[in-house]
Amino acid sequence: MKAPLDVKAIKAEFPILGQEVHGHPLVYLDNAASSQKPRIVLEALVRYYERDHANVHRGIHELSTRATQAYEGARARVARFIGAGAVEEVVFVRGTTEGINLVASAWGPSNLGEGDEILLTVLEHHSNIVPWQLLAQRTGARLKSLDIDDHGRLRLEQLGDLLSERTRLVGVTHVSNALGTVNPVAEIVAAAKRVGATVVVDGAQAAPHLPIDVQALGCDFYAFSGHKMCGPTGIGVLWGRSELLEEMAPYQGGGEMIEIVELERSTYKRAPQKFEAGTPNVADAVGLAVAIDFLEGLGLERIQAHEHDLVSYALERGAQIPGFRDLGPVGDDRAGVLSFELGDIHPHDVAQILDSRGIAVRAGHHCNQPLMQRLGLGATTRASFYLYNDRDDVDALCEGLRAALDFLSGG
Ligand code: C6P
Repeated sequence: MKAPLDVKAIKAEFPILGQEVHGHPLVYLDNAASSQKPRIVLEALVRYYERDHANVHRGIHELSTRATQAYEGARARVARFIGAGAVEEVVFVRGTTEGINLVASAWGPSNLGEGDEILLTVLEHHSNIVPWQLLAQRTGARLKSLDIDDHGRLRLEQLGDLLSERTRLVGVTHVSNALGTVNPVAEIVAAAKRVGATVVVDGAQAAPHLPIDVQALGCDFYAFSGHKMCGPTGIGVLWGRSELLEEMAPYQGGGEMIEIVELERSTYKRAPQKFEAGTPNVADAVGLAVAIDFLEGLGLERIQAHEHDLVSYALERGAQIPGFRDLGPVGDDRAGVLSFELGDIHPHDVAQILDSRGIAVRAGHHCNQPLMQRLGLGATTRASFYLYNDRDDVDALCEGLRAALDFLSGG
């Protein structure tokens, strides 16, 4: 067994977590929305801007060389982090949303036509639904969806009926942001490959929390966001197989992505530059690489085990609260997301009472409206854990829920 995380020491590395909110110590449980940043990431951003900043790939001067090395070094760091086959398979984007839109825009139109099918799951975030709807409208393709069972697990037995030689694309989230389900991606990829479909994995809630090996998963594209994994906002990653990236049309046109431009036509660089038009987000890529160093220094397996312990403890404590109903699966396939109902109290009211006690959670549909419809709910309250949370935070949450019950149900 690996040694548990030293959460007190980790928390001390996050300046924002030391504050009080509404007169209470901040308990930050909204990590699925965005994580906080450790000091070394903040310092890396300042250091980059104070010492090394210039535009990349363009100048011959010293600062441009340093900035280019820092940016390309960050790309290599990301490639190692996810087990990419080549550094060129890593495209920097703004986040998961842009990564998926890039595939839909640049891969989609030349690979999908009238009557072709896109298979999604009912667990998808809007970012892995709407880009495919836009593509379907452009191409005449049809959308299908894999359902869940009563525990929030995908009903894999439906795959046989849903997949056919018409299925050109399968889009699946690695971890559900709304229920915490860890999906068996490798198994889904294997089934998709049997019918020759391309697979896009939404890794927004997985890359921050568990070890990722894109080659072992067998998928074709994998997208994630820096801001959910201790990195800056505005930077994310799209990993794609080299052969697919090379075949794809550019995503946007502009500087950096071209070889020769004539008035009427242009030739383009190879991936990843082909997909990175304009001045890239150099500083935040550098910050992301430092965030990855930080996470890997602690160990993704340890982080995953820690969050699993927290969610298991929260389920145990939650079960003692009248009206508490957890909506996710119970088992090893559960990440540190706790989405629940509290009697008939509206999630927004629950979140407001928690906020008044310094506890940050999210309430709403979590950008998963089809899932909420499937569950017959308008909204849930969601607490989501990360490496700097501990059992005291879970206790504070549960006390807050009891206070909400007392206050709102007149109990
Ligand atoms: N989910 C949440 O509170 P961006 O915004 O591009 O960084 O990530 C989008 C996204 C895509 N897929 C999944 C599974 C996600 O959870 C998210 C972001 C946040 O759950 C904000 S809606």
